[in-house]
Amino acid sequence: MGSIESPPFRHNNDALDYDVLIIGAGLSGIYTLHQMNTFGLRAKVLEAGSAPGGTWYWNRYPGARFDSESYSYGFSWSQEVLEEWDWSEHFAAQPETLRYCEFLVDKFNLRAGMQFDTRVTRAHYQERSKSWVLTDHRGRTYSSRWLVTCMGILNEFTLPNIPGVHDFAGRAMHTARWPHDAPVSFEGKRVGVIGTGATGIQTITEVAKTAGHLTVFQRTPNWSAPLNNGPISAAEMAEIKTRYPEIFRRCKESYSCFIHKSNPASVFSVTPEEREKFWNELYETRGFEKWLSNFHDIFTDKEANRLYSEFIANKIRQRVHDPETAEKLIPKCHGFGTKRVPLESGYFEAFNRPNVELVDVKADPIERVTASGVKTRDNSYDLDVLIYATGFDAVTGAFTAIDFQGVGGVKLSERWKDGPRTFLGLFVESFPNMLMVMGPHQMFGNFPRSIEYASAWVAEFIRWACEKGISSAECTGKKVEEWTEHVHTCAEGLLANEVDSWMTGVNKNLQHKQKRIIARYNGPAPGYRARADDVAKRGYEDLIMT
Ligand code: N01
Repeated sequence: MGSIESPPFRHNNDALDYDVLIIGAGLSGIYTLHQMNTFGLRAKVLEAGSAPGGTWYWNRYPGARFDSESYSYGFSWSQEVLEEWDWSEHFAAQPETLRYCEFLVDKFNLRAGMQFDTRVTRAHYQERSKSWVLTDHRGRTYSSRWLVTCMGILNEFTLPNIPGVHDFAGRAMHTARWPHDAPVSFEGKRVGVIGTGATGIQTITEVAKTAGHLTVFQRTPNWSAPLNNGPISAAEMAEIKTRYPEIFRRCKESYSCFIHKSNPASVFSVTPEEREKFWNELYETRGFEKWLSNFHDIFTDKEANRLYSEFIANKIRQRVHDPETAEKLIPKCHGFGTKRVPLESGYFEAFNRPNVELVDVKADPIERVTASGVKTRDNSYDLDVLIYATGFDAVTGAFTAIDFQGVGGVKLSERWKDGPRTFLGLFVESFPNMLMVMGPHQMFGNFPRSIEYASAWVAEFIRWACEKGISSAECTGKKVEEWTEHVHTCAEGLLANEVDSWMTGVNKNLQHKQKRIIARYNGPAPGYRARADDVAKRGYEDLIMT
């Protein structure tokens, strides 16, 4: 009798459309789909955009680029990709990164597994069949055993809660939904930008170069420091390729997955002269070195942080000609690096241009947007183009935008009304078979490094569960309790958690996001991975499985 070949997995999902549904075709969705395909599982990505790329598909505003070194940003899981792909700059601009996403999709034949122009509106768990049913904006439904959310943490953009935002008669756009058809020209135009976060800072620097007149509406000034970008020559790229193992090892060992090594020394362990010299050297380095490789206590000690903030403030004073404008650009209510640091390439010099005007809307608040521009309490600004660089309903926004319902019809928005509660940022209690890549309380840092880890963990779990014929897996309330407590403990003592920002869950435009929460994992990335690895190593016994 000949042997009967057994199927690779005990699926038991035949009555369902798919084994795995994935929401989102950004980097998380791309890698997750690739792994599912490799394992021979039937997987589908549902994506609201018309093409892959996620963040890099939507955020096409002028000046959009990396804040992590390009070669530390790309995926490390394919040697072929590492060999074939060349980065042209130390911090690649958005078009190049979007090309990188398209390259991955084509190289691994992922397009057929992606359905674009499909916005998921509902995701309901079916207790009887232990499956998920997703509904899209056109009412079409899709069923699967497993659901993987790959929605990113900065996806749902927010407009400012200013009266009249829809009244403007000129051209208005949010940076996160930048027009795709043709480049937007600012030549000779009167342009307004509201918002001076990382996005605003990149946009303003670029728009200032061509606009007839640019008015920057700043509510809170932001600490910003030089990106120090530069091109990568062919020879340099070849050399970088030989160092990939070391680059990824460094990222793996570092606190937040960046290439920059943390510094165990204290601000107070050196003389003021040594400190000044070190900080001047740091100011010339690339990327986040000047933040993440700084004295460790700038993150935790108010006086240490004040000293470095003052050093950066003096740099701003040296770079901005008008002392009054310089003072307006220097943050007074939070310290350097207590928000993710926007990196700039000539931002402060933009304010030396005769066509650029800074309006402090804390001193002269915006009253409304009108058909002709922006009306503040004391002035009116006539505009042709109005750009909203006003940020996102971060971290949880993509989840609350979809009607997620778990066991007994429990709503995810209800479960998280006082802040997210998860197990490892991967599972939510009462939401069986749903796994999150870049969910709340997961490590963020250098995003693709975190994505790569979480996506591989999730994929390996699903592979294992399918092999074992498991039809449902859920985390317990006890594990959620323990993880949430651990996440909150890791956040203690960090100055960043004493400041309003998207990282502490605050969005002043949203009624339900006025209070600070712990939105992300603040502990060291190696610690996160050790905990998640341990769960896998112990056969996922922390989960309830049937
Ligand atoms: O958003 P933000 P972002 N009236 O929330 C202002 C990543 N990123 O898109 O601070 C007036 O930081 C708001 O003012 P205030 C990066 O992780 C990376 O800029 O609330 N102003 C603030 O100035 C970053 O941290 C890169 O007082 C209003 C701005 O809008 C994250 O994305 C590039 C207002 C929002 O800033 C988010 O950055 C870009 C109102 N009603 C972004 N409402 C890289 O380099 C809001 N604002 C890779």
